[in-house]
Amino acid sequence: MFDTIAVVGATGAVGRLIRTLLAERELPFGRIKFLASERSAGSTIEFRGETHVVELLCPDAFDGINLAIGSTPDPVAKEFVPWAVDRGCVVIDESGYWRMDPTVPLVVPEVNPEAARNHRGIIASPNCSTTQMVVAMKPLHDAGRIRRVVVSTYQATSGAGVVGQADLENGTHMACHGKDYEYQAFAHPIAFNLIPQIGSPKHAGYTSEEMKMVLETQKIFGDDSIRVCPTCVRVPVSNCHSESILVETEKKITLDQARELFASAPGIKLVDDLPNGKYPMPRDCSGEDATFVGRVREDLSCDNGIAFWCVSDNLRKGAATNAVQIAELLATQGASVS
Ligand code: 11C
Repeated sequence: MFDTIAVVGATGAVGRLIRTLLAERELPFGRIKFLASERSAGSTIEFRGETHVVELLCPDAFDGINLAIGSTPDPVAKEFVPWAVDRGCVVIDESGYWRMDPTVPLVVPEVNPEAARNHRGIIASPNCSTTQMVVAMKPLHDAGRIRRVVVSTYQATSGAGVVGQADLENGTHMACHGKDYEYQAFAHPIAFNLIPQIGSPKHAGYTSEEMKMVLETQKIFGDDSIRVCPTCVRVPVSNCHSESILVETEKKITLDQARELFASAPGIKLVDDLPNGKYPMPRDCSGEDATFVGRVREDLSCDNGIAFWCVSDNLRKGAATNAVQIAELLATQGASVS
């Protein structure tokens, strides 16, 4: 039981979803506080029938808070997380800033819940495109030890925030009327287009988004020898990231085994009936907490390969849901909240 919890970045798109999940789910806590930057401080939020004034995110705001769930840009997380930890508050952080810090566990509850026990005040939640991939990889890794992953992502505009979603709607509308549109979130038109760059150029021709998929996956599985080759693409879809994934395992996994493993794994819903046109699609997965898997096949190009299609709501399991699940894990694990 947490006496007092806080949502940091409470008025953003993910912050709003964290509030919804906290209102709906069973995390045991007494009081709740909502914190945000100057722009939103002073506004009001309804939560479980009560009106709360959003407080300014500043060091003293964490006095008396046991647990904070933060969804803020990286520079904000860099600043606020130490304020909280210094005051004895445990922070579950959605930003990218703390993820690769060796003292910070990077946790997906279906994959590495044990890592949460070793926190020193900060637990990071991965990038959305990594989270759904590792949830889907987990049962195959346990059964056959994954050695290599080739993944191509089809990432929704909501990954670039509400501005990204607005760009898709407005850009499409304007394009349909033969008019120009000035995109706010993207360097190229996203309407009727695909953009094979998410994030900045980072390493050996890979982008920052792609390198997150490599490094975060290795950290979550605690295995730097898992080789990941990602290509991340922004697509004209409003919400839910999709991924075409090929995994190569040390031990052969047959098609039937793979289907059984997916069907019984926590957090995964298998929708795999090609003859009847049933497979996961972003429109059907939006608003859901599961990671959806379909189009499961044995790889035709190597002996121990399983190929599949994976879709998940990037704002929910890719962000808010994973963070709230980590909080629930802390509550049940009894991980120390000083
Ligand atoms: C996108 N995955 O779709 C990004 C958004 O490191 O948490 C989330 C970035 C992150 O653009």
